[in-house]
Amino acid sequence: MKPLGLLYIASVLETEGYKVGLIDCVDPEAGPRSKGTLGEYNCHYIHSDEIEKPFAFRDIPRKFKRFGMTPEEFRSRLRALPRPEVIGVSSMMSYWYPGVAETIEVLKETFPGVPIVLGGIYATLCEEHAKTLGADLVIAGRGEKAMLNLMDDFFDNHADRSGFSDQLDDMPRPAYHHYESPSSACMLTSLGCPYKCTYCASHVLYPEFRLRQVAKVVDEIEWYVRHHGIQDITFYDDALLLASQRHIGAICEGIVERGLKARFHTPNGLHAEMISPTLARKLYAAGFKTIRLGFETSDIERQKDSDNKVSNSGFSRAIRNLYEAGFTPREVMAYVLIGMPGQPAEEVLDSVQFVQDRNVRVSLSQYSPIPGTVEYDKAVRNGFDGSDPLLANKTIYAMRELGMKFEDYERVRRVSKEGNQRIMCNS
Ligand code: B12
Repeated sequence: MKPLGLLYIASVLETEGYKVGLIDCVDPEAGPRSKGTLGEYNCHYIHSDEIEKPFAFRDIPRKFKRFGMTPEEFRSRLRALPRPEVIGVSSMMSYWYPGVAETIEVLKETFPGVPIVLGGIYATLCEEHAKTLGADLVIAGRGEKAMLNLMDDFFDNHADRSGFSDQLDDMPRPAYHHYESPSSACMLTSLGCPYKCTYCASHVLYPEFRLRQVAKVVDEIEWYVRHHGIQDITFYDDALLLASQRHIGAICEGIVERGLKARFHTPNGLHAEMISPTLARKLYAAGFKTIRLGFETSDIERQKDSDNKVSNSGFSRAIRNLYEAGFTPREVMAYVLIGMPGQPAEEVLDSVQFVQDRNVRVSLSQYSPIPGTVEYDKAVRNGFDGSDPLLANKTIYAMRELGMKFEDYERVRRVSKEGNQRIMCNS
């Protein structure tokens, strides 16, 4: 995980002459007291501390944790910096806002009077709520141009910005130099997604779908590998496989032609229907090591309801193509959704079985409605109280709002884990 939005903003500001410091509060190398443990492929398990549950979760029999830096460590990192003129804070999942609130609190206490600007995904999807966290300004949407304009106003800089473009190919590369020796990077080869699935906020965040130029993407990968010595690269695209022949397929060819040795990962689910035999071979040759497929459910009626993106036969075909290309169950996993409205546990168990029968491990994805989406509005019409984004936390939403039984959830989790273990043992 890397705060890619902040890294783009930092890079734009630096290119225009502003001095920027970055604190990544979930960077596992950030400090001795919040060190994470290293897993496979330079993936870290982030340090966490159990903290008091918010009032809204008082009856939930689960622990509530803060991930990343302790407030003490954050304070000492801040004190080591010169007093900033402006502070920008990013945000991610809407229901992670308590961490954002705490961050702003510490910033205000450490640097009283310094204006704080809050942006990011939570600030975009829940703009009104974000205004209650104590920031001086909330900016919804893309932040590069907005922050540049804001800094220009702040410093009375009259530079001409009429030619500024926030298309990814027109901007400087993300400011990875803020990490001492990054072993991994996250990147985008496109912005947005042309589909408008009723449960997904991608088209709210990025109304337009744009592919980057293949050569520029490969140049960026080369820069990470050769200049930064990065070994693992994760794609954050919403629709990585779209127009695959001229896009990701061509990117893979570029990686191979230039002899770039890195491991590639796709934690954000891929469209299984698009994995042809040729594409599977290209992904394998380029060095993809983590393939996550969005499967959602094997229930045909529900597949139709949720835009028919992947069919059972399409999923089976994708798996065949991947395995024939050389991938093994070690690299491939499918996301199966649990806790959708009206979804019985048996349907999830059938979906788990369907995936595991094809020798693929399952990663259970808990459903929760995302502000700004059709499904969210439907949930509100059906009585969901949208006033506190915490209530859409994916761990509790289905249990509290839809009456899914904790025992059912645990049963599905156990069955899926046992099946995954069997697959790994046999492979
Ligand atoms: C990468 C990603 C992940 C990664 C993790 C990334 C991370 N760093 O934490 C992984 C794969 C692990 C992940 C997991 C999940 N994710 Co996710 N993920 C994304 C994704 C695809 C990209 C985010 C990103 O980095 N974008 C690229 C950067 C450049 O954009 P950005 O951060 O938004 O920054 C821009 C602006 O926001 C703004 N900005 C940012 N910071 C700042 C700061 C200031 C000061 C300003 C002014 C502006 C500003 O400017 C930036 C540049 O333009 C988004 C979808 C999307 N298109 O955004 C979903 C998304 C955030 N995820 C989502 C979901 C649903 C999930 C899961 C819950 C799925 C599931 N059911 O399991 C899990 C949650 C895990 C958990 N523990 O709860 C939802 C949001 C849910 C919510 N309620 O908020 C999204 C929007 C996708 C969707 N389907 O709608 N995710």
